[in-house]
Amino acid sequence: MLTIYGRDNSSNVRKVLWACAEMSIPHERLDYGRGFKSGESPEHLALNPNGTVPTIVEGDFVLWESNSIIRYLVRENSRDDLLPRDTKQCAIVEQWMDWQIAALAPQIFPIFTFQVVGNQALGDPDMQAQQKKRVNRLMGILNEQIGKSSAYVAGDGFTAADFPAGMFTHRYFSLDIDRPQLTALQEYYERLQQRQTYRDVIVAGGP
Ligand SMILES: N[C@@H](CCC(=O)N[C@@H](CS)C(=O)NCC(=O)O)C(=O)O
Repeated sequence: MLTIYGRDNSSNVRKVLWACAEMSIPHERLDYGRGFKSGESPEHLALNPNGTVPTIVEGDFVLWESNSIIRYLVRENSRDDLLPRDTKQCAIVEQWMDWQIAALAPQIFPIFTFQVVGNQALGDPDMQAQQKKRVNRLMGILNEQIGKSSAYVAGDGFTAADFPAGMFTHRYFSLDIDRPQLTALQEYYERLQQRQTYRDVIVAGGP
């Protein structure tokens, strides 16, 4: 049995839960992280020295980093549609997963943490305005990519790249941000909402 450590209102946990829902992977989930059992507790740090969520445990196998977890689950379930066997196609999928973690997440984090978590230390209006500008630029890049690829992040078909991009598209449209017209991204968001799993795990889970 797969055990997922992490609160289900966390963006990084929800990406993994959505992947599990899409692939019908049975699992149990334990509430760790902000507002629940601390990620810094000794039993959790023994699994994940970062103290962050999510972490998965399967027998004696332990894995952290949400996008690595998604790739592991996709490969374990032989879902070549989600991570193509073709190395170039697969590299594009992974590129967009890495982009979400490395480029997008750090920029949207201060906006989310101020507006939703309520951390007033991040409330400097100039800094918030700067972050919104950066996030709009990044989502503009995603908008252009989806416009080119026609339906999903890495092409016509839904792939593993859509788990992180889909979660953060929802967050982007949920936050108080003065957004430019991003037609392809808006249509992508509506397309994803046609999936029951997205509505249940991502949309219902909060911003
Ligand atoms: N790059 C890591 C980031 C993990 C992370 O920062 N998770 C946040 C939740 S989204 C966290 O653990 N926050 C502290 C907490 O909830 O206690 C991943 O993708 O798994």
